[in-house]
Amino acid sequence: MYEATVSAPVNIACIKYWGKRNTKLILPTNSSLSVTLDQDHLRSTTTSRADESFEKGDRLWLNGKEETVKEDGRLGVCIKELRNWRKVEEDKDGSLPKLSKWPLRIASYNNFPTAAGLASSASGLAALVASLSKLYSLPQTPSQLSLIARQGSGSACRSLFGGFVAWREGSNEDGSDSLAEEVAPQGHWPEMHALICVVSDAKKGTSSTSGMQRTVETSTLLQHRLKIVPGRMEEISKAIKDRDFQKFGEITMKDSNSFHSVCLDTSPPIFYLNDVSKSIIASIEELNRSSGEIVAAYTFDAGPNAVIYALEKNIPKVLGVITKFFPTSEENSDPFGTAAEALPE
Ligand code: 2P0
Repeated sequence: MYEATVSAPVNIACIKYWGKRNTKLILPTNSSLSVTLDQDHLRSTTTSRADESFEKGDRLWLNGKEETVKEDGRLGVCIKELRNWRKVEEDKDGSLPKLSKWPLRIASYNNFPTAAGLASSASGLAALVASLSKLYSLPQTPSQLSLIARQGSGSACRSLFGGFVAWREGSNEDGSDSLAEEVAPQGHWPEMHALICVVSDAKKGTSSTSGMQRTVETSTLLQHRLKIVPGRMEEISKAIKDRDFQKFGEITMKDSNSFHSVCLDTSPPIFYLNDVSKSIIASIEELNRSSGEIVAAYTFDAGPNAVIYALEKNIPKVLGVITKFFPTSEENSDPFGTAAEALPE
């Protein structure tokens, strides 16, 4: 039996992916950019096994519960593509064991609430692709693997890299240039921290997949957003390269608000932020105003939880504001505290 285990972290977008131009290949309507959180308690770990003696058919367990692997479904497509790449290697080198012909058994665990707007699909699919790539000893680069992870879940393509990562929307109809690239490695900006504020770990109401398609079909504001995003991609990449937190924070908050605006402009409207989320926005805006500069930048995904980016020296200030307004309670504690600190490195 052959076996490989790999873990992949969550990534949090500063420029949001929201909308597909091709739902089958998962090609986005805009490029996006994220920070990969390299923290032990926000990861998916996947073990893949291949053996000649396994009964026919691939099987997969997610957090201990078996999921059906449909051949033409997202998981099935990822497995098929990686198997094809393994087959190419086996054809080149006849001495390699014929793993591509053997059934797979895959088990994946998230160490944080699944589908709570904490990008579990991103780390999950990235871990799956990375573990199969290791099992099959594939020679492909992380960017090439991101082409496959993208077809499992769009945001997963960004979790194959650490640090600051761009997913280029690409222009080819077959998706061959819609891939993830490193903008800067983790070590480039070690002072950058991310504070995760878990407002709720309940499963979200509107899934990202259906929500974003409704936005593409019904929001006129999305067309305006799509004109703005390319400039933001360039500006934030430069801010990251220059370690310019003012610019980084300004663009991050603007893009989060732009994303939630197109959600509201969707018919019927999608609400991901709740009253606690809005209080966090107000508190951070006030902190920045009273500090005379941007010391913290909030961003929200498809759920009410806040991620607050800040430089290490300002973390005590940010924690002071957050814990003053939102004290943690023992009874109400989640697996990693109401305000758990996550570091990009
Ligand atoms: C992002 N989100 O850029 C944005 C911000 C949610 C809000 O990527 O349909 O779960 O599997 O491609 O990747 C969530 O979308 O959607 C997402 P699919 P995915 O992180």
